[in-house]
Amino acid sequence: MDNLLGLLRIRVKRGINLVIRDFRSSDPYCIIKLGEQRLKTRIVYKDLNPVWDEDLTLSIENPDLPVELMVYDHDTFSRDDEMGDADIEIHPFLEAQKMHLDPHTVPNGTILKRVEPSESNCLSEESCVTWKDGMISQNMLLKLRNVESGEIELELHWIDLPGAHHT
Ligand SMILES: [Ca+2]
Repeated sequence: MDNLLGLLRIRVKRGINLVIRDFRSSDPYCIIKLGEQRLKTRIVYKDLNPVWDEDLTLSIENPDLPVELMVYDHDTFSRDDEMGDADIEIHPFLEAQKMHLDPHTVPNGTILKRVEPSESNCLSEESCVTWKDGMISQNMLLKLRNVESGEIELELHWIDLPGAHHT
């Protein structure tokens, strides 16, 4: 892990208006993928508006590799069904991280960057990179692709590692 820049902690908060893949509901869970890393939330049974509030932590070595999110419906006796996917665009967040802000001079709640929805970032509304409680965070509402409906809300945090290269 010579080129490790730090850890990206993704809090997968909740799903909104996800699709039905069983008889009346779905049993959704999320997978986050970056290169060889593959992380999974727990399954929330029979809920199209699941709350996970779960932290998944990725090691970031190459900031240009795409971070992908996939949603599935868990099935016991058959293959899990797809419920959409999205890219998590982390560049604006990493750029804000490079500013190396001084916690003593930046007021809590300061908005450092605003990211507008575009075709490349899967955002369904404006997303803000914010200075909150001594760290940079970014809240995102992602519109799922390859599916009839569904959004996922998540929040990015960064964890510096002692001795790691600076971003
Ligand atoms: Ca199911």
